[in-house]
Amino acid sequence: MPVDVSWIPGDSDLLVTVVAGLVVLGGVGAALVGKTRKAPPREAPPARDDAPVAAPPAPTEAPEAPAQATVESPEAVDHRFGRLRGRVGTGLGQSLLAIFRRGGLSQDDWDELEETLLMADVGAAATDELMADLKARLKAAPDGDPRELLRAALLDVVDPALDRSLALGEAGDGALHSAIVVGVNGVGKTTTVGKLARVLVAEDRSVVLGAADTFRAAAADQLETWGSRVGVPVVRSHQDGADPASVAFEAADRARAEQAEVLLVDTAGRLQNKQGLMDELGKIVRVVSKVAPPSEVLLVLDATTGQNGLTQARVFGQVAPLTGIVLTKLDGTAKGGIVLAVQRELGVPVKFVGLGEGADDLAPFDAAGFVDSLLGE
Ligand SMILES: Nc1nc2c(ncn2[C@@H]2O[C@H](COP(=O)(O)OP(=O)(O)OP(=O)(O)O)[C@@H](O)[C@H]2O)c(=O)[nH]1
Ligand SMILES: [Mg+2]
Repeated sequence: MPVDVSWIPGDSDLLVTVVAGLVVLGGVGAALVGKTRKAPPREAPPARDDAPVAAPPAPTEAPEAPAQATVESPEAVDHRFGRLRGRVGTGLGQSLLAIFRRGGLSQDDWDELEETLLMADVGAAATDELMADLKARLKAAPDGDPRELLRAALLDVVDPALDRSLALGEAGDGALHSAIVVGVNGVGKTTTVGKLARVLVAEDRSVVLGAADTFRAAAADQLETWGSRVGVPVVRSHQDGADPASVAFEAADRARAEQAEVLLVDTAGRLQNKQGLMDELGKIVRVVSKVAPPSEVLLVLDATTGQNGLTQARVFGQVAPLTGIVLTKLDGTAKGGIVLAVQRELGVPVKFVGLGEGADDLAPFDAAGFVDSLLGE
């Protein structure tokens, strides 16, 4: 007897059925989120006070969430650059040194030097500055040690005198400080927010993270993972496409209510030529400012994208004045010259560099250490 299969939907019917089911489920989910978003988000991990490593008195507003099984202790910040500096590519430094060691440089040598700098993403302005500096130094000390001359000139361009500290106050200063992290797609914003949270936790600061990238739930999940590893609460929405500014505001509000010291806000990767997204970023900055005006707007740049990053940066700077650059993936480029170009072109210091995918592979930028690394010392 033939089996009746008429009830089984064809391919397109099946699709419609599945989509309809998802819409219904999504609607229920959105309604639930809508209800819970007024209250402090329950999904956030407990405050760091619960960590087994620290043993402060129990907080009066003890969170209800279950205790974290393990909360990591991030690496102290001081020695990170030292640990990671071996990952800075030495290609540029070694090429420069090879030319310089020839001595009595001809015009051809200078041309080669210039070309080497430009190809390593140093950029026209910083290249001109460096060439002029080198020529002046050679004139003043024709028999000087080439490595020392080069080192001094590179250091001048990188500028060790710049203040590269994060303007996020001091531990125990009683204020809430906020930072917003911006940049184009895939440069490492979320990773940087996660790593910065660890830097701050290592410095004994209390932190709240805001997942204002609401395009994809995965983005908030990613941030939540970073937060939970160090017991830092993450304020998020479970609704794709929720208003990022309202999540940012909620995060700021929670940080204030919990008397946290630092709020870090992750934002969606946006193309700087998409006006709507840039307006949205402006809105995030404005709403956070109502609670704690951002003292840091950090632009994340991918060191492997070279000069393109600079064009991006200028447009971001028009939406919100940038206060610092985090240069990620410096471990992934042999060039490294972009470090010399960015702050020269943008007038904003490189404050942190990403030197790997490890959770603590983010280090405060050390100008002298960087130049030494470039030269392979
Ligand atoms: N090697 C290396 N990889 C890095 C570094 N920083 C970030 N990454 C990697 O870059 C990739 C993208 O990082 P995300 O933090 O997701 O980038 P994003 O800017 O938040 O991306 P969108 O939110 O999609 O715009 C991930 O695979 C990171 O592990 C770094 O310093 N070194
Ligand atoms: Mg992201």
